[in-house]
Amino acid sequence: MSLFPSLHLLLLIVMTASHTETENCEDIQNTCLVISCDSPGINGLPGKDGLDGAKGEKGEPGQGLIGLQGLPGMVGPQGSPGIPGLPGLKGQKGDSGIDPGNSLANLRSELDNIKKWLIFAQGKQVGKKLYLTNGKKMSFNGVKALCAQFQASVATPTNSRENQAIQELAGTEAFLGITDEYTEGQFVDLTGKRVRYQNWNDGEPNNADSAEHCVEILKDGKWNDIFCSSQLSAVCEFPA
Ligand code: FUC
Ligand code: CA
Repeated sequence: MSLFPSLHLLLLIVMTASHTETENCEDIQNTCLVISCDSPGINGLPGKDGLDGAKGEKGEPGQGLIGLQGLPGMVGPQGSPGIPGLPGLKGQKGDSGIDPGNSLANLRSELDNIKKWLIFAQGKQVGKKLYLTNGKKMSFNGVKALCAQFQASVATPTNSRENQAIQELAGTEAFLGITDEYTEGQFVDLTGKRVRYQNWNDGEPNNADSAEHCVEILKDGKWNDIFCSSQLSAVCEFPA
């Protein structure tokens, strides 16, 4: 057998000695105010938690991903009515009561009415001709100029009905739109066309003084050649 105890034996001895010392000291601490042990005491138990410290500074924003936006919330309750607004601007003037879609027909109708009033008042219409007079006496050139102002011509009867209308309208001697001023004895209208209808008085045309190149309608409707410078009633002829 060796002089040195085995390793196992040594360990057993040390552990036994240490355990015995610890037991002794614990007993002493629990029962004595004075520690009489020669070896230092072991640490006591941890104390209770201290008071909370002062609040720390706000930390930096986190760096994590931002979450998705949530769904819209529920519709809130209806608010109370607002204050009434100011009056609006004045609107544009409305159109007339006439249907604009028929404006042309309406104009036509109005024009026809005006023609009827004119004829009713002082005109004479025969077919497509309308005869009008201002009742004034003037030379043949004066009558031509007057009628031309209204895009009309001097009254020129082409049949007995037209002749009668002119006679009745004039009520006195009036120039007709017929002359033989270019060729003596050859009577033409103001377009130069030879007249077919004629209603001469007995013995006319006689070209008195070799200077009668215009034509007048007499009160009875008969015709007489007369001086163009004579002052006679003016009767114009309009397309009706
Ligand atoms: C007849 C007519 C003439 C004129 C004279 C006064 O001789 O034929 O045109 O009117 O009367
Ligand atoms: Ca004559």
